[in-house]
Amino acid sequence: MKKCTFVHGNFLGSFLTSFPEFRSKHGELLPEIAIAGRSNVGKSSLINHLLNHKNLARVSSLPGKTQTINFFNIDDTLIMADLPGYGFAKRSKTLQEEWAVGIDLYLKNRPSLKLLLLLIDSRRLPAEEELTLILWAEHYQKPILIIFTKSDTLTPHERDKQAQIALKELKQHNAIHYSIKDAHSRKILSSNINKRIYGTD
Ligand SMILES: Nc1nc2c(ncn2[C@@H]2O[C@H](COP(=O)(O)OP(=O)(O)O)[C@@H](O)[C@H]2O)c(=O)[nH]1
Ligand SMILES: [Mg+2]
Repeated sequence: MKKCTFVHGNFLGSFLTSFPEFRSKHGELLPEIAIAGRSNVGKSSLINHLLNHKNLARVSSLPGKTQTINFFNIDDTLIMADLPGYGFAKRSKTLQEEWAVGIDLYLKNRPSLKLLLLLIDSRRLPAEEELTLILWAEHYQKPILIIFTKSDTLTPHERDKQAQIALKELKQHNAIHYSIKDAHSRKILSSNINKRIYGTD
């Protein structure tokens, strides 16, 4: 049965306003998952960790600089889109508007997009931007999976308590915890993605 093994990641390019169709070697349109979240939440780190790759997605020391969407081909079975981060304190109003326009363009014109991973720092409570993203995803009928990142920074008890509050605010029921310091996270996320995309783990 078809599934993604999350072994080989391949950078496909960065795009700003128009996004190419990505097909497999055999010409099939590849399903895509997108990774969204505030700058510095751990998007690039999660992509690298999930694929066991040191520096496929650049872990930034200067968050919030790029507005482009970076695409990766995973095992020639799945596309991963690393969306630009939001909520960077030093950003100008213009940059924030550009971000919103870019994300809207992407969500609106992406039939291959099967799942949106929304990353939230385990230590933070959701803000307006997370609620907005959920509304947009629902509007374009894209399923969402919430991921609480950097779960190693809290005790299991704090983690669960915080997650419960955050999910209630977001009116969501399911989430997973992720830490790049825990190999188990990789298994949980990859099997979750396979279940949602291919109906198998
Ligand atoms: N403790 C801890 N730090 C993390 C984890 N994931 C990412 N980070 C750190 O968070 C910072 C931002 O990560 P990055 O992947 O660049 O975030 P992005 O801006 O969302 O792509 C970096 O210093 C990472 O090392 C995690 O699971 N645990
Ligand atoms: Mg990044």
